[in-house]
Amino acid sequence: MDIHTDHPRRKSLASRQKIVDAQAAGMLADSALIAHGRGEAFDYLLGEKTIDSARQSQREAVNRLFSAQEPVISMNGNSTILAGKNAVRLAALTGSKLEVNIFYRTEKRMNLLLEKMKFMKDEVMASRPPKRFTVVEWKQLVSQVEILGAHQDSLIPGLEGPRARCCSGGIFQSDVILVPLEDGDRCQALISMSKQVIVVDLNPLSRTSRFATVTIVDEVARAFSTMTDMAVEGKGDPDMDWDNQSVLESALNAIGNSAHRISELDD
Ligand code: PTJ
Repeated sequence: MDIHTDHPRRKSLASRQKIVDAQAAGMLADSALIAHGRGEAFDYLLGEKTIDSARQSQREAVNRLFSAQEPVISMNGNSTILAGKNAVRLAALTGSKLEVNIFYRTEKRMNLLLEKMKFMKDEVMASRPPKRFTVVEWKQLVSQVEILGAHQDSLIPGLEGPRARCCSGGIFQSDVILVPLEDGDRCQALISMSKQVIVVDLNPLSRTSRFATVTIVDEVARAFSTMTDMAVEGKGDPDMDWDNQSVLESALNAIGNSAHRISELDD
């Protein structure tokens, strides 16, 4: 689909098209478009931009990934399509593993998504390195990113069915896990395993947002793009007094205030 370069809703329409195409290719869950639409509605109310509290959460997330012993970034269908390449970059920069792990699990979807992630990894390896890295250094760093998910040999305790499955060398043994667009039960189950759980979710009221250790209330593509830039800037220390409740309150305030900025919004 051709979207004119100065169309006011260009980014939103382009993301929507990516989801539609990936759905047609069999990579996404049946409900992927519904989930995306729900996200769009919250994003509209947030002004389709990264609010300050989300930026703070992103910095905190990057710091925690850097400081972890076993950091893992878990990728589902929607996040692979919208943010897969920056997930590879973020994994390379922070020394994280990537695990394809989906809620609505079928063998076919797993294989397609694993293929897609590997393809994106090759693209990132061949892409221009971020500042401070030579081409050779960047290739080497990206080549080390492990993409897991093909051999799910462990179960997340407390969950029933296929959604409990994960990799022993990935999600199961992680201490810090970034799970964009997670569901509430799994988020809670991961917390019960004493993991630090970082989520990306545009809905600050979701159970996932409320259970997580660090919640990033932002659109997943923007969130990964900003976190990648932050990771290029380098490490920082995690905040031991992190107040996740205030992040959720700030997001809710931003949504509540959207009525006052109607004149700034596009159609
Ligand atoms: O690939 P699978 O099988 O793991 O399935 C993925 C989906 C997203 C379909 C599945 O996890 C699902 O049904 O999710 P939910 O329960 O609908 O929750 C999705 C949450 O993500 C909602 O709170 C949305 O507001 C939010 N969301 C949707 N799109 C985005 C988003 N948050 C950030 N960025 C988005 N682009």
